[in-house]
Amino acid sequence: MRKFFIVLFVVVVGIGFSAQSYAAKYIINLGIVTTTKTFHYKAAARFKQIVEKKSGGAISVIIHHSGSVGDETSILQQLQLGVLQAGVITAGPIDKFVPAIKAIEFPFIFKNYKDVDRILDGKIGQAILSQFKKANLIGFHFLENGFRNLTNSVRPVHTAADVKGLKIRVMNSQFQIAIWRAIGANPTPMPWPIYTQLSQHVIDGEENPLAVIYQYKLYEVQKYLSLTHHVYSALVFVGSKSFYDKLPAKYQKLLYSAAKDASIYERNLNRDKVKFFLSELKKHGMIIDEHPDINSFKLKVQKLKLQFRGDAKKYLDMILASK
Ligand code: EAX
Repeated sequence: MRKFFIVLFVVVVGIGFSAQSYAAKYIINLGIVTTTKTFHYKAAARFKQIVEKKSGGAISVIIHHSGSVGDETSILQQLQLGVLQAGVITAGPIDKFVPAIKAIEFPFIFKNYKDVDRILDGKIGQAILSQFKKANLIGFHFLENGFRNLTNSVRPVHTAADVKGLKIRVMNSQFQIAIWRAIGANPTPMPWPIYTQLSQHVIDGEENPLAVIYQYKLYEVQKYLSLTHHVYSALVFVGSKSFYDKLPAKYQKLLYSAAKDASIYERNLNRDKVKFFLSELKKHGMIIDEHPDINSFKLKVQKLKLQFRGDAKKYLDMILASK
């Protein structure tokens, strides 16, 4: 009897869910590589709530989290094909599809969050988002991963020289590889997540914002943290252009406004918690260098500017000129 009611319950919920999706005229399958504990997910959930409510149920958003629909590069490819309709994606892997975004990934180009918002929410940021259409994507809005910091399990890192030869995992991006090669590390691109590779010492270290280091318990497999703040890591609400173009104008507008709302909400979530994450990482025993020799890192990466071409150079020059 109990089994009968469990099956009945699952069937009813299933029908209810598909009825809801079924009732919706448009389905948005949204992909992220991180878990439900992360701010990426919280932003996606807020976007879902706003879109479903303000469309009166005409649009249904299904969040596929924890890499259940592939890594970020694969999600971007599926967005280009219209297999997926939206995603919250880290800027790093996007540079293969939208070279202009490399400009905001240049090391040490942003001093603080105020500087970030001035550029990303200003003309330059909007112009970079409009470049997504060239890749058959839609750049709805920037949200935040955060300033990236180096962790490793081998030794304390105070200067760029201390990085020499460390096997560092980087995002799937030629530019991220170039950055860490210029600093002196041995960079290895890998899709997220990487806890297992760190615990098995396949790699010595990685670099991420404090939120991600804390939320993925990297303090269990990484002893040293250097607050290098070397790259501001944006996230982007990305859409499928082929899906977007078929939507009525009112829903196109709704997706932009929902992405904006969810992005600002998520940024504040992250910024309100940065100090908390740092104190928690200390409590979990990480040896933290809060004032590494940043100049030694800057000197190593400056020459990368010379490699910039096309859109990436155009927007990097615009950001540098706006300083
Ligand atoms: O967005 O791949 C990375 O290091 C990213 O920071 C991670 O996916 C979270």
